[in-house]
Amino acid sequence: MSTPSELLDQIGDIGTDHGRGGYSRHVFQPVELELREWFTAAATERGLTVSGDHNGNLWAWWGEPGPNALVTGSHLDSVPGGGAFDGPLGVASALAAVDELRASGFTPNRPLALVVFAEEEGGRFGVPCLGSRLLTGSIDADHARRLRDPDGVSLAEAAAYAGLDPAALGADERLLGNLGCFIELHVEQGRGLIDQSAAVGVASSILAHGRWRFRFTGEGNHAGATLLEDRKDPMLPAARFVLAAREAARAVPGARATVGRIVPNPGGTNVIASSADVWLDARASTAEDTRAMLAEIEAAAADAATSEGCTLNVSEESYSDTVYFDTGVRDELVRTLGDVPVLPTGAGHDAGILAARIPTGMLFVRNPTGISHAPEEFAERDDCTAGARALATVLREQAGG
Ligand code: HGY
Ligand code: MN
Ligand code: MN
Ligand code: MN
Repeated sequence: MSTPSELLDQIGDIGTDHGRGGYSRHVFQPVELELREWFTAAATERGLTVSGDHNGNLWAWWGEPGPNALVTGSHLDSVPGGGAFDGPLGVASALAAVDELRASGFTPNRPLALVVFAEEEGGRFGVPCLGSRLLTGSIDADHARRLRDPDGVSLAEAAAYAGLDPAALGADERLLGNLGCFIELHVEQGRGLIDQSAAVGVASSILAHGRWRFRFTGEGNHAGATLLEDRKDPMLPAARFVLAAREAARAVPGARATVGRIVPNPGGTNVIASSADVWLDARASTAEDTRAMLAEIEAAAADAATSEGCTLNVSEESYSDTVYFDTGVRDELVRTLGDVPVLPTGAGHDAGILAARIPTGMLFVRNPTGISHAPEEFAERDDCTAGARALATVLREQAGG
């Protein structure tokens, strides 16, 4: 039997980003393929049967695949310079929960699978939850095949490198038809559990989330030889756009807008950029609010009259089925853990994508720093163990224990 922390220690050296700190683990790159091998070995040694679907998601079955499967898991990829827990804690906790169930002699009365979704962060191809979107058909497969990473490699080429058939990327109704419900455990990305002094919580909802890329065009020129009045510098409207995004979000209660990435082209220190690409991440309690906020921000970009926007994705808000935690299992969780708060999450998750097709539930584990998508992200060993125990309780209850 392993605890989640012991399992995370096993992958602690994979994908360390010495330049930016934290981890950079992106889909179908050698580091991520090494994580897939780790998961496959860890699941196989627990008697699970591992197979990949044609979208690059990994499935580890306890018993035969079949209808109404109970599924748990998360993702192993990270944002650039990300933390150790966002994603891997859900995968490690699923393995630890299987350990606990097997050690107690439990066998599920329905198909049970652990899943590792591909490219949840969108760290390589720019679209979050790419693996679960492809599985559920909530992204056009041809559009997905043409997505390119910063080096110009397409998803089709990267998928082929990983041994997949690029032509097969897309909705998998046969597999979807077997899925009964999905329970995802995740490190909390925020302060809810800190503020409520609880080790484990249950998700109530996931914010709507949109991503867009804007290109501001100007005129490349020499930084020393060009007078200010002779310039068409795209970095100025790009800078105004960043401030406009913040102002638009302030006007919508609970909304967030972030510009975490600006890429001037060609990117020389002594060169006035000829264009500047700006990526916007905008979130609000509903997709309607998110789109309204975008309209505000686009208006600011349109002022620059030189931008072209490209929608990368918009995911609707989703609601986590707390039904998995309202029955006797909740009493059991409260008995063993004390309070188990129900709280919203500003972070997106594969559970939010699957929620459009099957009931989903989410468990959160306290993150004492409240920080995520950065090396400071953290979860105490005891809280991780409590989370895996809670997950085992839910799985036992949902699979006939
Ligand atoms: O971006 C998100 O919200 C998630 O962590 N992928
Ligand atoms: Mn995550
Ligand atoms: Mn994340
Ligand atoms: Mn020169």
